[in-house]
Amino acid sequence: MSNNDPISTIDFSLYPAHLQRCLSRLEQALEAQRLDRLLIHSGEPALCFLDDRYSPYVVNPQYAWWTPHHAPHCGLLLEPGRQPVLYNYQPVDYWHAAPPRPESWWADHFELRDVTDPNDWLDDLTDQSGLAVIGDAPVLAQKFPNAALNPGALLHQLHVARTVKTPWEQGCLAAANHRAVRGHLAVAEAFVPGTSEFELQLAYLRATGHSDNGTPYSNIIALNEHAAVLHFTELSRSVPLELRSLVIDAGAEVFGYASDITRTYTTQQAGPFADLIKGVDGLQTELAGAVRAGVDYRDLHLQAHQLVAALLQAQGIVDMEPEAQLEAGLSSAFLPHGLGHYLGLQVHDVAGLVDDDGEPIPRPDGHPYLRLTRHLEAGNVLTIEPGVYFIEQLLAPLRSGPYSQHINWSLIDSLKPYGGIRIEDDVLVTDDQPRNLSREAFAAAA
Ligand SMILES: [Mn+2]
Repeated sequence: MSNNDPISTIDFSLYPAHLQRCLSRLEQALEAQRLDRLLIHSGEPALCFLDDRYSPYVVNPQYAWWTPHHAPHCGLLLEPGRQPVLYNYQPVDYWHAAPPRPESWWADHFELRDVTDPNDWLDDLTDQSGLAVIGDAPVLAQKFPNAALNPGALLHQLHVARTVKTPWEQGCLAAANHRAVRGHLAVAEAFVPGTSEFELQLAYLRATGHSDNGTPYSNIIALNEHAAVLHFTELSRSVPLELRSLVIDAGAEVFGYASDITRTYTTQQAGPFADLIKGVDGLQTELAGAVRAGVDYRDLHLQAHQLVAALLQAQGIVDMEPEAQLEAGLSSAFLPHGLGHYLGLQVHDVAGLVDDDGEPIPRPDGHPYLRLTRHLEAGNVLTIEPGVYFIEQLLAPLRSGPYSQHINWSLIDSLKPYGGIRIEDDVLVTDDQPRNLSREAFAAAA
């Protein structure tokens, strides 16, 4: 397989079955909510305050589930038993380039109606009985006073439907991994000779073909101590005098689907930090391999803490058994975020913290940042992203706390200049062995 073009890995013949599944899930959801039809608005960019510039446009993810055509001011009218209608905004506008023309592999499944005004086409929908509307364009509330605007129960059912990815979506997510890996490899290569975070970001964008606004989230490219800031997105222009470590957490997008991959590198051939990277990589691989249908993701998260605590003990950082570290909350000082989250059209994809009926599924006590508490199902795609960090704000209370004498502070102080470690892959749940989409992409590129 060529890694040069991630789109070449896509099987376009899978799209019609995806659309059919969306329609059948919608039909169930509408019936349950005693609704007849759904209009989904694609969204519109927001005008900056007192300015004539717009914020970057982000498509309504509910809209993006149906079609790869992600232009603003468009709409989908969906009604069971009828061909979906796509109101395709094609302005008469010599200031801006026209949105791309629909391609037949998806457009043949819609009735396309070109519209030239961003709002007038909404007047087509005169009958608002049994109509639900999903979108955040302010015009929707004005135009549809008698429709159900963003009804929570319907949204929830569609969110739950989105947690199980169709083969089409799985292909897009795999392709998004191939695309991101091109960037990760370029950054890994540029890191060792000494490159600023900003220049690493440029190398990433060039290799993935993304613009700065095109990546699914703001890349985290953190050298040395910056890696201890979990969401470091400042991109320093200077190269540190002494280069020690790099955490790169960067994704890519294909037809709206995101990848979310993190790797950690060090300039040290050997030593405690290099050993810790190996240790985190090993436990991350173990956790990603344990992803199975039926597993409670909360158990995987707690297992990650067990494994991190065992690593801290093995490396001589904390002289306590893993179980005792967890009880004392010590592992959370080194791993202060959740093990991972659902991934799809949104990087932190929907419905991770509720059951099928919409009831919240609580996080384990003492783990307030976990973003996924469901039992896993075949078709789920999620991240596995354990880490070990040296964050002074979290270490300070331990220095004076009751377990201080069990912690090797001189070793920690020698590791702090490296910031931390995170390793993250995107994993597809199947009925059998999981598929690690990120490691597959790295292997294909090797
Ligand atoms: Mn992530």
